[in-house]
Amino acid sequence: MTKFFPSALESKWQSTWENQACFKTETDKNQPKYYVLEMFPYPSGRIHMGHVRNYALGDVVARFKRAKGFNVLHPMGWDAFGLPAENAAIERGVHPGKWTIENIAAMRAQLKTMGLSYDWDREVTTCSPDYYKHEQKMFLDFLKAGLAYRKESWVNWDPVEHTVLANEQVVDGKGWRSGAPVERRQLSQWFLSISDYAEELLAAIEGLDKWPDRVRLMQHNWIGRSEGATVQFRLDDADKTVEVFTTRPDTLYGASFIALSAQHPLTSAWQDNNPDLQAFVAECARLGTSEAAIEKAEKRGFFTGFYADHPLIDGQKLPVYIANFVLMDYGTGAIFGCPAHDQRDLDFARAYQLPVLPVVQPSGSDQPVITDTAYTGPGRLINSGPWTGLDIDSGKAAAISALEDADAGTRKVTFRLRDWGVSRQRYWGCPIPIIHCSSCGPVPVPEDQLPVTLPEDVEFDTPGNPLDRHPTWADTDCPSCGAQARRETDTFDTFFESSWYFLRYTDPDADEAFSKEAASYWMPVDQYIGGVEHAVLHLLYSRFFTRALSKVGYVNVDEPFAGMMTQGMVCHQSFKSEDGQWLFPEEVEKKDGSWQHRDTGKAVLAGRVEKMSKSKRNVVDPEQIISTYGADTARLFMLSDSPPERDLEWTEAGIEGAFRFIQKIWKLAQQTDQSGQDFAPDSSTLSTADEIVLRALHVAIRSIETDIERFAFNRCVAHLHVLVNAISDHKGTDETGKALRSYVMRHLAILLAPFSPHIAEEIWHITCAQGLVSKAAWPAADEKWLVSDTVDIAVQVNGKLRATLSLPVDCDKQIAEEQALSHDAVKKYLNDMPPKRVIVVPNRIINVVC
Ligand code: ANZ
Ligand code: ZN
Repeated sequence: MTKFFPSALESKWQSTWENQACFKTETDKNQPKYYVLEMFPYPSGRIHMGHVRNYALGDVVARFKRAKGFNVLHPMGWDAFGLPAENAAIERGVHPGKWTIENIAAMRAQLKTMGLSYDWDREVTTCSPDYYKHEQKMFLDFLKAGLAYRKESWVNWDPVEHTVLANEQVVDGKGWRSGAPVERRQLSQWFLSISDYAEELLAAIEGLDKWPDRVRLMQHNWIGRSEGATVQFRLDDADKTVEVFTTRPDTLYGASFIALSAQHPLTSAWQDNNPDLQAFVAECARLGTSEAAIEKAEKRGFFTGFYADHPLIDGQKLPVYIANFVLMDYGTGAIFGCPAHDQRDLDFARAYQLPVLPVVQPSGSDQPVITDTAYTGPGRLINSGPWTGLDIDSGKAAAISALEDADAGTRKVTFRLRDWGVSRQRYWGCPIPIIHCSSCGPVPVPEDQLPVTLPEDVEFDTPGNPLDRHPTWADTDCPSCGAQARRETDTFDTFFESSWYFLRYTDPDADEAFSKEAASYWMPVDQYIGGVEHAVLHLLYSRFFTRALSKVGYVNVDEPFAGMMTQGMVCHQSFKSEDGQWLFPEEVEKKDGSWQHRDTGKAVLAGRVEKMSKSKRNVVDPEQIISTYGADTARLFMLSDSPPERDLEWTEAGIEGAFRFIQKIWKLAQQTDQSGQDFAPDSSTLSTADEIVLRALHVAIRSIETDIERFAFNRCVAHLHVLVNAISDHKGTDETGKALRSYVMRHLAILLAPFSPHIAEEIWHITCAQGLVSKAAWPAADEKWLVSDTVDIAVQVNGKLRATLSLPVDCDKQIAEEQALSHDAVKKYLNDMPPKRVIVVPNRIINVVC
């Protein structure tokens, strides 16, 4: 028998697939299509187990759908712009482009060892001008259609790094990298009008019935629709008014103050001659723009000295504050405070000794006593003039009509979703195709001058944006008046690239971004697979971007992803040495039931099973796993352990088990030949043993198909185990038995191919003279072999259960006895001696006495 060398076998089939362009896909309208897509990776340099899981999942779907007769689009590419490349440039002096391209080459080679059925001819690399020139054009089209605009906005500014920080990059008011206190700055930036689509993006979630509920809910909450009202308050400062947004107009009778954001236009007007207010605004600025930080911070305010008139209660005056918990970019940037029924307002009122008047009474109780917890539940209005006695919903309606009658407010829906700021002060991104002219303002780069490419000669030795510092790159002429002008030096947020890459895959060589024809054939993506960390922004941006592209005429679809699957994390136990150092799994071993260091023998503390992460060293390198066990084994284990959406624990025992299974299949393959090629199972010539294995085959076909369709890949692997056991138990050595064995093995190859494609290809080659299993059609389960006319019969040896047999109903006693006595588990007790006695109770039990 030939020894099993996975690496030789796997590279043999990988080159065969490549040489025969086995997974090349054509746009062909006469065929039903299926588009399966895994989220493309950032080219960090090496693949990790999360990638392996993601791509193994996608490949099951791709290979299965191909076998089911679909024209399958299964592409791969690189999300190649982004910060890590610039950090590598800063740390190692290597150009971000060079670093990225080298990483792509390394990772592509690693991915190829996994045997994934990609059409590599469609590979897309977002940092290539061939890719990003199209998004420059898209941006200009958005601009014309009013979907992109420029606006001053407040940002977190890192004064050391000279860059804008995202809210997540501000930790305790300091830059995550520099540690310097962040400043709030106003900056002119480009925005895409995603909020115009808020209502539509929200409503369409309803139709995404092949998305996980969890992801739909996250999208729902992120868009955050709030129904309420705007209310105008007249101030005693000249004839200024301030407009607030509230979701609780019913609580207007409990209002005790007005609060404005530190960035509110009125605040800016008031602080001119007011150093105390300036100091307070500066204090607020140090808090950053993150909602979480603002939520946590102590509620602080500054009394402006002004009062506002209550719009519905004659003579009631409310003090006007500037407060640190009011955000400028939500609602109107101003609120009325009702301390009895809003916790932030209550905290604020207690700090500044403001009145707390309850206006909602919980049903069945007395007027609530508010101490330090606001009452936010249901009830009836009290202390509320004409609305007293109404429930909250009727109260809201009454409040809105009273406000409308008094010309002091109106119904208003507000969304949490902000417009998408796409400007980044970064080198390694797509240049924004705009020229700034001192007389004409921002002017679009004429289309015949696209792409605006990045300069190669850049320095990373000082902080800030290298494009900004480049001696000549930004110098140009104004396309409109010809005067000297300067290019925009900001680049796009990298979410820009990932918002349409799935469209480029449909037509990657097109001169335009993609042809409408290709896109309308392939879109939407039938099954998208990726990590839940992208469940909000990436998916939402892509949903918006597709709509925006549809508006400017690129596509006819709105929803890019019909089906979505979010995979769980790959976890591993973590280990620490006695002196608190994290240890790699390969540094530790279990001896006499406790963990110790492999080299020093010192005790090791075993930690939790958690997400693999470099910092905790609980990682296993895919390259090493694949070179030791082969990709078939790695993929099989990845898929067998748990359902895709759950976390998976990587264990040595698990990968070893998968390896033994693959070797068992290999052994069976060595014992078979091509005699099953023209075999047609005919009940009249089959032995009982033959029938058993044939039945197992058809059950496997049916159950694997059903379970693949519902992504229960772990169950599919279990079905493969059952079938493989049935094959190895099969005792047919006659002509028919041999042909049947070959026939069943050939079918096993098809069933195994989505999971472990290389060994499947080898079995196909052994049992079938023609073609590739990767091109073979999925077999049909034959109903005849599915009807369960078998029963499970217990086999006891000397009164103890030793085996179970699956036998035809009313099976002949003689055959039942033979089957029992030839079972390995029974033979073990017979020691080659004939049994003293065998008692067969038909359809129930077989007792062997020895
Ligand atoms: C008065 C009121 C009384 C409020 C009450 C709540 C309870 P959601 O549900 O998230 O939309 N708010 C409005 N604009 C704000 C801003 N820019 N910064 C901080 N808070 C703001 O929340 C809407 C509520 O949040 C609004 O309703 C307003 O306070 C506050 F018993 O108005 B409410
Ligand atoms: Zn000009």
